[in-house]
Amino acid sequence: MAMASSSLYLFVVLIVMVIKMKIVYGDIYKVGDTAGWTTIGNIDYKQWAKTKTFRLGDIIVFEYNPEFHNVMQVTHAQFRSCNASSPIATHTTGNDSITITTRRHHFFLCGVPGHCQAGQKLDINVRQHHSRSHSPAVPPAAVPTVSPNLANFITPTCPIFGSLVLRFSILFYFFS
Ligand SMILES: [Cu+2]
Repeated sequence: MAMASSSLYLFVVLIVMVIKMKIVYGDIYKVGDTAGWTTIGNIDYKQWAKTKTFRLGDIIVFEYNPEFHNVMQVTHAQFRSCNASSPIATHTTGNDSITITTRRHHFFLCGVPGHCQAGQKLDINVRQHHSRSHSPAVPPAAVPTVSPNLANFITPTCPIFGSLVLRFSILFYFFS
């Protein structure tokens, strides 16, 4: 029974770690999905971004042929007018990963003449106060204090109650 309890406890610790890792590292989004960052096929990057919910820690990957395209991070004004003359940052590897670290709009365009005008531009909006749909009910900072409490429940004196609490907690994490 004690062995079953400790393996359950390990299971919970593992779940907590996975949730925390997801919060820290976020999701990876490949711009344009299989098509990538291109002018071919008239990809609607506005529509592509619209279907995603970007959060802090998410990684935006631009995949393209560096002979034909690049990635420039620009201001909102530059984004609107497709002005590539003084970008905030320029990426040219053909496989650029950009981690979102601030809650605001992040504007990107291709600096090759005509490409932005043809629609090769992207607005990544990380909204304020947006919570993850699969986030734990407790704030991340409170997670470590939850585990010792659970461990206290899983004692040899009350193993059944302990495992019930544990199961309830797991359900709570997944369905809250
Ligand atoms: Cu381009």
